[in-house]
Amino acid sequence: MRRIKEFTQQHIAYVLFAGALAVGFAFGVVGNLPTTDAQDEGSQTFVVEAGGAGLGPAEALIFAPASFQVHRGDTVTWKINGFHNIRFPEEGLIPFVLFAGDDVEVSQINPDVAFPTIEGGAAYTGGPTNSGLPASMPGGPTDTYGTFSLVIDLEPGSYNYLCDVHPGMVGVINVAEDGVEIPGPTDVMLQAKSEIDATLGMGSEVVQADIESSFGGVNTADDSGMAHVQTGTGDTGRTTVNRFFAFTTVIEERQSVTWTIPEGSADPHTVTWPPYRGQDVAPIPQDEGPPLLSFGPGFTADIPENASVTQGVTFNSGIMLPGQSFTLTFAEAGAYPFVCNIHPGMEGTVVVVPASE
Ligand SMILES: [Cu+2]
Repeated sequence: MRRIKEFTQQHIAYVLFAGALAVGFAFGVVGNLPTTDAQDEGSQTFVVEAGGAGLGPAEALIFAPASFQVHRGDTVTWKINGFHNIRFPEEGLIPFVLFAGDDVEVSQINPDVAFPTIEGGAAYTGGPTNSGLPASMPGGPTDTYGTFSLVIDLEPGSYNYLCDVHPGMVGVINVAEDGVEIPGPTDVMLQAKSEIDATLGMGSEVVQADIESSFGGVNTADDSGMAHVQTGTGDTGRTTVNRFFAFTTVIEERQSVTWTIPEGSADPHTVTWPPYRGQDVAPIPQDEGPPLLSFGPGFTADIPENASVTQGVTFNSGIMLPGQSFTLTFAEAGAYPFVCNIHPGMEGTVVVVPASE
C-alpha cells in the first residue's frame, strides 16, 4: 500500500544528480565529517516526516511534527518524502539555485544547499549544518525516498531548521532537560500524521476550486489575445499540487499563452517540450572538491521570452521560481503538448485553431 502510494507521487528521477552527489562524497567533501555514534543506551528515536503526501498529486510541504521534544542523546530521523534538505541555518533561507550573472558564472544548484556538511547518523552539537539534498535512492532509480538522522547532542533549548528548496518549510527541535517527561516516539508519529492531514485538508478546498475552474471549462484567451495557465498551486497554505491549471488551453493562431507560478507557491517548475527527464543537472568536475552542479538541458531556457512558435518548434522556459512567468505566441494551428521537467505527471496542451477572421 505504502509502496503504491509512494510511486504515485514520485518527483524527478535524480539519477545524474545523485551521481553528482556521490562524486561529491568521493572527492572528500564529506570525508572529514563527524561520524561519532553518540546515541546512548536508553535513548529514543523520533521520526520527522519531511514532506507529506496524500491521495493524488497533493503534497504537504511541511516538517511534521513541526515542533516536538527530545532529550540529549536521542536520535531524530527525517523521512525524506520528496526533494528536501534539512539545514540548521546561521541566518535564514539561502537560494536553492544560483543564476549566471548573480555572483556566479554558470547557472547551478547552490552547493551550500546540495552538499552535506555532516554525515547522516553523526552527533549534532549545534551551529550551522546541512544534510545536503537526497542522493540515495532506496527501492529503485526513481525512488528519491530516504532518511537522514542526527544524534541530538545539544543543551536544553529550541533549535530551528529548514528546507531551502521549499520556502516556508521549517521545523523546531526542543531539547528538554534530562528527567523531564516528554511524549514518546509513537505520540510524535501520531502528531505528525495529524499535522499532515490537517495541512492537506486546508489546501484541498482551494485545490478543488482550482481543479473545477480549470478542468470544468475550456481555457481560452482574454480580449487581449492572451490565455493564462496557472503553473502549480498558490494560496493553498502548505499544500501544493504539481499540475497545470488549466490542463488544456484553446486559442487561435497568433494568440499567446502565459504560464505563471503564483507568488504564494513553494515549488519551482518548467514549461517544456519535449521533456528532458533526468537532465536537470549536468555536473562539471572541478580540480578539487565536489562537481559544479550546472543546469542541464532540463533547467536551461532555450527560447527567448515571448517567442513565436510553430509546429515542431521545441521550447523550454528553464527553471521558473514562484512569481515568475513565461510567455509564448503560437503562430500556427495544431496541438502543442508541454510538460514540467521537474514533476512527472505535470502535463498540458495548447490547442491552436485557425484564426476566425
Ligand atoms: Cu513542476
